[in-house]
Amino acid sequence: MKIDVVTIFPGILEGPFKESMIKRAIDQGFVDIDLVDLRAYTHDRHRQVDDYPYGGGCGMVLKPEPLFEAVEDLKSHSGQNDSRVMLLTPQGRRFDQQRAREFSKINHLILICGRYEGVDERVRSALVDEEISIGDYVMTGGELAAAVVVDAVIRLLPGFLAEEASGDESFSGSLLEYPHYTRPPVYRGMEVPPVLMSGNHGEIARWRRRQSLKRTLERRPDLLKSADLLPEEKEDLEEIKKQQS
Ligand code: 97T
Repeated sequence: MKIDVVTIFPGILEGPFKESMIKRAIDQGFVDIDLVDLRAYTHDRHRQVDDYPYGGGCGMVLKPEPLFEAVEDLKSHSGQNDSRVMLLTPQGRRFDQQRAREFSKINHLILICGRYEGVDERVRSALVDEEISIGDYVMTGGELAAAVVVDAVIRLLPGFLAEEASGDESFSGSLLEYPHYTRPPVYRGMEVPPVLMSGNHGEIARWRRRQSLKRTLERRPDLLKSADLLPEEKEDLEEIKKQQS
């Protein structure tokens, strides 16, 4: 997989991509990430990437020419014919685990980091395949949103994580995680639930399933509506609901 991130602040993303799992994914050849400085695609002395909005108003708007030239150049050099151009913007469709799974199957992703003030509309209408937002809050630019998308997509690349870690967890299975414990067995008077130290794997699995259901019901009941529950999970859930009422 190839990911190009087009930005006027490549420095913001240098750190996140040089650490931990993303670094591992790059080093092991699962993904090739390039930070593309939009200013490299300007032709004027001032390397101008933005300009005043027509019609007036405050803030600056990203100019179309450098963005069109950058994307055309990246597409022509990628050697892929299925590049997808995504614009990070508050106006986009909300990014979620399902979108992450879809993106992880694309060979060449081009992520354009928008600015808070805006991007020339012709970029949206004629250059971008899809606009994405990572949530309902406002940032100064799309760089951190791009980092979120890259992280969520990379961990789904086939073979990168153990099957267990990528499949059996919150959101993928549409339930929240059960509580986790490690040593010591008692910390400041707080005990690890004895079932986890019982060695009874059937009981442990059942406890975890019930804890996941209980948490999801309490914190994210919206997730249960779209959840594809197993028969034993449905039974457990009914029992938990009864206990609560
Ligand atoms: O708030 C933003 C400003 C610029 C580009 C993207 C965003 C954003 O993306 N997801 C939420 C907000």
